[in-house]
Amino acid sequence: QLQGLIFDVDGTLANTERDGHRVAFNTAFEEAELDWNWSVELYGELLKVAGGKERVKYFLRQYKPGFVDPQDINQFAAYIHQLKTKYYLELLHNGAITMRRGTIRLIEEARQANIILAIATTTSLPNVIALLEKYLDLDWFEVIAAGDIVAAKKPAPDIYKYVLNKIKILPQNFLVFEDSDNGLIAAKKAGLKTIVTVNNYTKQQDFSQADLVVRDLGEIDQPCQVIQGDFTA
Ligand code: XBP
Ligand code: MG
Repeated sequence: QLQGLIFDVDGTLANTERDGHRVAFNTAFEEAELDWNWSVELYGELLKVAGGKERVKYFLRQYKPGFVDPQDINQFAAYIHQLKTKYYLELLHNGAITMRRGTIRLIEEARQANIILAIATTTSLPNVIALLEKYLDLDWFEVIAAGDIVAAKKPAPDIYKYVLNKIKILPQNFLVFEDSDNGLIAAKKAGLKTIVTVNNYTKQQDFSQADLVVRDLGEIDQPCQVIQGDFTA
């Protein structure tokens, strides 16, 4: 029976991308005196690459070939990324990022039912810590698996396998909450039942492998709207 929930962060627990990470990247570009600006639309395309550093490197390859010498690309991406993380944390502390509907309710209900909670996210650990400390409680989570803790990011299953190695619950007794095709593929490769909550950046993606697709997790007086599948899954 259900013994554990594993939550993705960006797009699932909170809508962090359009007004959070994207804005933080653009502020980092300004500070680095680069005349780059990732529009909402361009960022949607860049989101196909999980990981902020990996996303910068993808952008360089696709849109700025030759701008940075190949041997300097990792260092350049790390430099931009540490600037961006500083700005993202400022945005988060200032309240620019809020939890999605139904997430806090579901987490509190899970705690009442003694269900184990874990995080499996591509975003950097400081970003997760700041979000959970602001809206929830770090102690509620048995495992917080984030960012570079694993070599291969989503859609590789590594981050989910990391959680499964840390918590002695059978995979079939977990339920995953995700928002993107990358995340769904990662969870499925780890053999995990997955519910997808869509958002504007991901609603057109292929979620045929999901056990359930809903608009959001809903509140007691506002049941969640099923888009695909049914609750018996
Ligand atoms: C989403 C990501 C992350 C964030 C940016 O993670 O792919 O890279 O976009 O955060 P998830 P960083 O949906 O798995 O939570 O810049 O710290 O990577
Ligand atoms: Mg996500």
